[in-house]
Amino acid sequence: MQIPSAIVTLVIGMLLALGGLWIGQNINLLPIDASVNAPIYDELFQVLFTIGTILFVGIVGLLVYSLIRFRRRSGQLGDGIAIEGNLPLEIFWTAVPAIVVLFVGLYSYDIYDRMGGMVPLAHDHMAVSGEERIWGGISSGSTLTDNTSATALPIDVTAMQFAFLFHYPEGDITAGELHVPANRPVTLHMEAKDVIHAFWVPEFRLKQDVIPGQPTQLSFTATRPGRYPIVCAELCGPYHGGMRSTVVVDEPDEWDAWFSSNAKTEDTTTT
Ligand SMILES: [Cu+2]
Repeated sequence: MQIPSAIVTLVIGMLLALGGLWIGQNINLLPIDASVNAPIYDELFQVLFTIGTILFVGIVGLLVYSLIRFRRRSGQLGDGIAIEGNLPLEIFWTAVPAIVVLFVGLYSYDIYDRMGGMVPLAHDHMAVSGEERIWGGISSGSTLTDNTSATALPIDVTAMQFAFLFHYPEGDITAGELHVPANRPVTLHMEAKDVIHAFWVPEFRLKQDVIPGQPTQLSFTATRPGRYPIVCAELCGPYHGGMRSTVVVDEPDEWDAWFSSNAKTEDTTTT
């Protein structure tokens, strides 16, 4: 007996959706997450990866199947059947991508908003509640809003061909590596000396352009102690590929020790 093709299609479609979901949930292509907003970002990536897997396997699968199933047999010399339009099919293949794209667009907006991306940078008012626009820390009702009451640690970042320089105004420390305490908001005030650079920490899932003559700001809260690469993500000259640094996330007490042993202006009273 013959199984109706609608049932076969349904079963294949369900297998495809389940397989895509499994792959999206179980295969992680991202580096470890080390900031408050990283899990939010990863949520979106997982959804996009799931949709991408379903589309890729579905489309390539159908293509390969059709190449084999409908290939020209020996002795077949005539033209194919002339098919002119199929309204239900056209509605279907227009509606499905439209819904998927609309969903991805709205969901991306929501994720970007939860990461704090919709708050204007306000270059001219850097003192205005730095801790309120912490990327990833501000989503109301979120369980991630720990430590947003702590004051943000300000750090000046200067980018130049081909290095990042970090300056801590509070202790007048200048460093080639960025040291930050875990679980405390940090606000970077960034400016470039020469050309456009970009400050990128893949483990934080954050990237921000660093522009000459136009300060930019990036706020984040690191969560996982460790050493992570800082990568320049804007082609800035012949040694752009070597423009890397390191962010060291310390436990708060270790960071305090690092800070007081390097601070020039304050903390002379501590033993
Ligand atoms: Cu650069």
